[in-house]
Amino acid sequence: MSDELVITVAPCGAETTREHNPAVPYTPAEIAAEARRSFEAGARMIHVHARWDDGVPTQDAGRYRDTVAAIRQEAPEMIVQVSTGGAIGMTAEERLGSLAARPEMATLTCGTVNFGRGVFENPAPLMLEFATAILAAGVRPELEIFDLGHLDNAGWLAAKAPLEGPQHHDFVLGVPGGAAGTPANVTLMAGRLPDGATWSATGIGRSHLPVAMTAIAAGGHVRLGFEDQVEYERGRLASSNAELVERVARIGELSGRPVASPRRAREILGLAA
Ligand code: KMH
Ligand code: ZN
Repeated sequence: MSDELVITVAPCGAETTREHNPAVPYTPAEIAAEARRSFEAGARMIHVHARWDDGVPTQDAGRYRDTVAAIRQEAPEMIVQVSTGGAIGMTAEERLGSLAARPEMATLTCGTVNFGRGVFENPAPLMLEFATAILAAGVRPELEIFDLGHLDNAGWLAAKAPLEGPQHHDFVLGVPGGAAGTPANVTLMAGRLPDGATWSATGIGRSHLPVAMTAIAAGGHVRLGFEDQVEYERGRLASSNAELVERVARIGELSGRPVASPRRAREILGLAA
């Protein structure tokens, strides 16, 4: 376990819109401005979903390149992680478009999961195809775990792909259809990881704080942002992603887990410094 805390900001996702929170960024410039504010508040990695100007989610290679270039301009110290999950209904080929932006990390979802009214489809051949494409691009995967069985799939994938050495995981908890965002699920999943693995946890909606605080106490890291929650507290929308980051950075500090420097964050996540 590292003492330092790595906070990942997920500033917009594919599903959250300005109807949920008017501060959700869409354009490369808006996402990059949120990256800068979030970095200053303590975030060290950004989980990127690209959007068109009207907010429609896209995995278009050119739009990802523009979005990542804008982030690197505004917040060059940040670790850039692109989504290969995209939005429900996108084809595998479409979803892999984000790798063209040459990120340091990319998500690799470890199984199919009900996702609200839809299904987020990640059957075994797709997982293997994505793992192969991510590794071939020289990108470090983050294994996305939405349900308990996804940890078993991650083990299968590690042997098949092959993923070398300890992997980094993110438990995405509280998606309607996936594992609930409870402290018990955070510690259960953390306890099932192989030796040396690193992890963060994401609590959707009102599970945000219990999940984040459990992750901090249990030696994990935290993902947060408008992709995952739009309220700062019950009935009050967050004014920016940075406002959410700042609170968790403060909780980390009070818990003996100050935010990692950019260099330490890369070491912790198994990236070349
Ligand atoms: N938008 C979700 C269907 C990822 O970024 O890798 C999938 C997702 C996971 O957000
Ligand atoms: Zn995502």
